[in-house]
Amino acid sequence: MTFGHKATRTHRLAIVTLGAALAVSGALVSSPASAQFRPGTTASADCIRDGGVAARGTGRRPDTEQVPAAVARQVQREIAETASAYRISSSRTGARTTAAGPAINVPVWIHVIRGKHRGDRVIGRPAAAKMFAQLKYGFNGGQNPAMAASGITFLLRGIDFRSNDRWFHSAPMSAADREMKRDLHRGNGWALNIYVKGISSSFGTLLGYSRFPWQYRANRLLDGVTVNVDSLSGGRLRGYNYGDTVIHETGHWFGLLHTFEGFPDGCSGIGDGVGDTPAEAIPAAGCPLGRDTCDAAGTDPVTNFMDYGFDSCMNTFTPGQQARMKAAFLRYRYNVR
Ligand SMILES: [Ca+2]
Ligand SMILES: [Ca+2]
Ligand SMILES: [Zn+2]
Repeated sequence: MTFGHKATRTHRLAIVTLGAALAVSGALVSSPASAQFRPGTTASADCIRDGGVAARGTGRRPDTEQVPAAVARQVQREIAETASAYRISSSRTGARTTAAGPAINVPVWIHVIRGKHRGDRVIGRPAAAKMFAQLKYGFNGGQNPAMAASGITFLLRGIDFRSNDRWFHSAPMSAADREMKRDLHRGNGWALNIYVKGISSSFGTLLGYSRFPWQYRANRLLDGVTVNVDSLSGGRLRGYNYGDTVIHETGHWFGLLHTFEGFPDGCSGIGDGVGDTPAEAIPAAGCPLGRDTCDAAGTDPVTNFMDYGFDSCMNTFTPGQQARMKAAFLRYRYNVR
């Protein structure tokens, strides 16, 4: 596989603005991804939020996201190194908690795929732009006054439209899915590509899926986030149609795991690798506020964007998640071609 046609494009770098309090050398910023880590073992580790199954109330959502424990530990070590190198930490300033660390501005390309069937929802530029606005708003803490603004912002570089029924109905990692991304993917490791389409799979209807940052080097053209067009505002996936799926999937794109994941399970071990998300045994369904599935301190983080609650329920990234996203971005994406 060749990526030559990408290398000939020139794109503006993601703007990584380092906070004044951070003592960071330019050299470090220009080469944060020196790891020898080979992510090939996680090539199929997409996240899948399944709206169809959950919407039927079975409480069971298939999810193919499988990060092997050894990979998770390696990634943890690398991210921790990066975080300490950049002195990313959480601090409280004034009324709002601020996740310290560099401000990150991510260029975004949105690719809208159109199918040919009567039931294939068609959206135009305004709906795509609204999805983008909701992504920015969520990361900025707009859904929850108690959430710190993440310092992660997004810059819309383009919205394009393609009519291709095979792509529209393609399953994650299928031949059509790969073909679509090979054709449409723009930018380098720090560019967020969002594909908006229907999603068919053996699990039924999926809300979305995403690639992790540590997968980028091995499979550059597969990078990005895919969002079911019916999860956008006004779509048909009831409970999941306020537009939060793009926020959840972009959390994965920044390296976050689900709050209920972990090794050996959600309650013990390293969990999702984030210190301030209480351990959780199983995904949330709906909005079970106050639920407590692990003996560990804290009730389940059911309002977290990385749980599986309804869009009306999820509204928060913790400072720990924000710091982790920044560290993972710097380690695996920033300046990575
Ligand atoms: Ca608990
Ligand atoms: Ca929400
Ligand atoms: Zn997920």
